Amino acid sequence: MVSAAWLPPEALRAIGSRRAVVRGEGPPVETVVREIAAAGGHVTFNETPTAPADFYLDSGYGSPEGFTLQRSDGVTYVRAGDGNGLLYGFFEVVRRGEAAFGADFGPEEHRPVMRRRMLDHWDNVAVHPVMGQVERGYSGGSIFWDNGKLRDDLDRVSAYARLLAATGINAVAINNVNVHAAEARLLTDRLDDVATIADRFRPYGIRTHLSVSFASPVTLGGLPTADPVDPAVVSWWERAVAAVYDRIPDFGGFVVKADSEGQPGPFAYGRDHADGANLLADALAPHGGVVHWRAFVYNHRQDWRDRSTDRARAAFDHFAPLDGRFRDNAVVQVKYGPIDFQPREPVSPVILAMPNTRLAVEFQVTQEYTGQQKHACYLAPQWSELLNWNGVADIAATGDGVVAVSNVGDDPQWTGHPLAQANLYAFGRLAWNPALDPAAILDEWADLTFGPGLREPLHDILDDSWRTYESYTAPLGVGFMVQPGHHYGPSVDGYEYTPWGTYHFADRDGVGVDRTVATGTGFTAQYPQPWCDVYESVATCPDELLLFFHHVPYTHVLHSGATVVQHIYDSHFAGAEAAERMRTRWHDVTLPDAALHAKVSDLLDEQVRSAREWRDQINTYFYRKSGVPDAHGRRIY
Ligand code: BDP
Repeated sequence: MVSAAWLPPEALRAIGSRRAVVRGEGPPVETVVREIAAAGGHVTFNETPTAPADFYLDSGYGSPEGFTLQRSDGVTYVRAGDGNGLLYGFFEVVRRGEAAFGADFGPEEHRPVMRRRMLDHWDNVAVHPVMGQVERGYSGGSIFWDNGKLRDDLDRVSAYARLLAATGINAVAINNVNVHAAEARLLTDRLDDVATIADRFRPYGIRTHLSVSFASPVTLGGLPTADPVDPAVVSWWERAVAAVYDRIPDFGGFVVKADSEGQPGPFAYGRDHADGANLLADALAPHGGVVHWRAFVYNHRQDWRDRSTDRARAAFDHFAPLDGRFRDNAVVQVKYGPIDFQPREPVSPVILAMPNTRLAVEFQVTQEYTGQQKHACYLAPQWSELLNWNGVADIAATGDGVVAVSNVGDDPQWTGHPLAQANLYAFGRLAWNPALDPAAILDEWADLTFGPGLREPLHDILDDSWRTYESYTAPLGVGFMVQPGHHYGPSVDGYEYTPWGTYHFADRDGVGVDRTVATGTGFTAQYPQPWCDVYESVATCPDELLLFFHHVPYTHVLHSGATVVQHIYDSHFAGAEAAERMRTRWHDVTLPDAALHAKVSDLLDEQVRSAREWRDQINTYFYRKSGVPDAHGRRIY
């Protein structure tokens, strides 16, 4: 049984009693017609209605993907720029329910802030011996792939596309950025699989993208090289891309992870990342495609004894000097933070450093480092904070938009933890408009999913859940105290003496990474003023990022007034208690679906267990390192 998530039939009740007139062309417009009919509404499509209607949806006005919404003289109007706009306008009416057919309002102009609102699937075509079917997936198998082949039944993909369209997502990459042999072939002899998936997304206004391997000319084409300036390589890509567009005329483009964590890239040929990205961009340009070229490039084999190498510096060092060299359709896709999707990181300085490059900002909806969909952790407040920091949303909006790793799999609830659906919903909505309030988005999701009545408990459980998660895991922005490999649960020193570049440098005197210009790695200099100064000085560095930028004694006093070590104790006790309150609050909730209620209860039990484990390991570790007792005499082991 597949849960309908946020669009069960009841959510469309207001539509079911309407006489609608739809005008327009193309698959998304036809989807609107089907939606209205399926909801029980009466719909006239591209014909003169025989009786007066109370719901008019018309495309061909205004800007692409936008729409005007108005209620006047007892009639509701959606006037859209194109088919996508019509679909988004329709779903806005669904969100409002009866209110869209009550008192007059508008006209209101709606248009997406981000031109591309994209989800990347880290789905493997063939099951990977270590990573499984979905890399960093916590929701079962892939909705596309089943152990090497395309799934026979793709109705779930259509259902997924519908959910995404209701949030405004308009692009999906369907395979892992780590491109193994089976995935690489999607580009050539398995193109039919890609086309079949694209057919499922098209009715919902979503373009299909593919992750490709930079080494494809060698591994698939049999050429001796993948050197981006080699004419044979250039023409191999031109032919490969032409074949893709022959088969899928509205194909979106490529995603590339190059020279990163073992993936091939231009460095092997002495070329830089602009050379690499432009090769693919030039092949895609005549067809209107884009390449998303990831800036997640760093040395994952560094010597932990060498304190001069700082992983946080790597993306900027590689990419900022290339500003202005990328083609218009080469998008540099930058993770929001300089390290790797941690619960707390500063904004990546790369985002502020490339004004002449089309950028996309990358987030992680899949909860790799935020509880793996076993912990309830509503991430919209984090994304909202990052997007609204120092013009980040504007930079993404002038560039390409926002991208996130999807959290969806073949789990009956779509996302493993049923409450993790809120993250998927919220990402699309923030991509549409980063100014939306995360709490208001949660209201939308709660109403559309459960009907009225669940807002309050869901706010109590989810509103602060990201900060709660932060408080019982790695402290003050230091990051990566997770179990190596799978990244679930605490292991304070798990990465400390490894080649991955993710260290906290705790010793008997203090903790944190000195990234200052004065005495550290010089990372703070990658920020423009005033931020380089703000982060450089312990006096001005925000508490929550202190250990990201500074190595300080345990007795260092935070702006909050607490010492670092006392803050660690306090936040870990408080975080574990907050997790317990989340569980208690859920026990009071009544849901018609008892199995769903029980599933969330079980997961909250695990969250409480895990939060206590984090608390005990982190507190004990720092007590033993520092010898400083807890000021409140609580039990530390
Ligand atoms: C890391 C994940 C790894 C991904 C990598 C990436 O652990 O599975 O391949 O990010 O973004 O956080 O490429």
